[in-house]
Amino acid sequence: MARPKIALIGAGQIGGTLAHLAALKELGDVVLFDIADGTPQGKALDIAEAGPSEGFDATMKGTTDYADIAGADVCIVTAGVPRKPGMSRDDLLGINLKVMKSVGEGIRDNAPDAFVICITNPLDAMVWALREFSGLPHAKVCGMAGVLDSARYRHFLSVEFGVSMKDVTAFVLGGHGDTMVPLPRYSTVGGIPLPDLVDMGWSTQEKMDEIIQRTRDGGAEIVGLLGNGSAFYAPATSAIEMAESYLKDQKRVLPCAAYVDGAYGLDGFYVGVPTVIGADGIEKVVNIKLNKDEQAMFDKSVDAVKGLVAACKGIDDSLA
Ligand code: A3D
Repeated sequence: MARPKIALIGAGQIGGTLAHLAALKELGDVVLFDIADGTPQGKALDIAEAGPSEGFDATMKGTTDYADIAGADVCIVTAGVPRKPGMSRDDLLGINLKVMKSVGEGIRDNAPDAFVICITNPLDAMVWALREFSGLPHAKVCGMAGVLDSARYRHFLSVEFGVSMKDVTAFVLGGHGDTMVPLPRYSTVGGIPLPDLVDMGWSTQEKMDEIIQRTRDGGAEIVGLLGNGSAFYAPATSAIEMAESYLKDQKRVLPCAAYVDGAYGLDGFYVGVPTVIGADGIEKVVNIKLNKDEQAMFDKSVDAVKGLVAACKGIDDSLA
């Protein structure tokens, strides 16, 4: 049986890391696509030359020609520009919307059966636009943000509690922005919800609130430290987790930006929710019960994304 084909649209910091991880995990053959001639070819060759030491069997191809992504099983999209210090994700909207148009059309014409994971920011609006431009089924187009936001939350919690990250679960819902909604009630250490751990005296409410804020600011913290780009190791790892669940039909329960039609009081809208990812793509949106406060935060986050989608429609007539 032929190996799966993984197309990475954008061969920058995240794209290169995705290619390396896909090779190390032997998820399939990799095609790196970028408009900057030389970059995808150089990264593909460099990673292929790591093969003998690592012992992976996967071909690496770099290209500037969409024809090379033909028949891809998975496309992960990072094409566009990242944030610079002082910029919000939303500042990227105009420039990255144009990029989504060319990428969406490239996928539509060459890899219409792929499972597509968008990473380009501002995430929730870009995944919506990418779906519109590509015309692929909604269940086959989603965005990576919740896995990363949850991973950041889990990391901070594991340090606070002094326990293994493996035993910390966490849920972050809503848009990938300042209004994201971390859910302490659905976040646990060894199965014990965070509010119970505070009651047990393991930590304080102040510390829990600080961690939530740090999670919300997680991307900006790294942008500030790097000074010339945004996070790429953890974003790439998070998207690979989603791609692997699709390729191996693992049916992982992962939060991601998915098309929500009916659940959470939404009718046809992309936003971060828990999902089941398997061979059919986004197989299920898990409609968890939110309390009044959580629902209010979620609604605020949805409104923020709605504003960005409206801005996209204002920029590109074909989206209106
Ligand atoms: P970067 O290293 O600049 O790579 C982007 C690549 O896209 C560059 O190599 C460009 O040449 C290429 N590119 C630009 N326009 C096109 C085009 N039309 N077609 C194909 N390729 C093109 O950025 P990065 O890899 O650090 O980040 C990529 C994106 O991910 C940015 O928009 C970031 O804001 C975003 N990002 C999202 C998250 C989330 O959690 C959602 C996290 C981190 C970064």
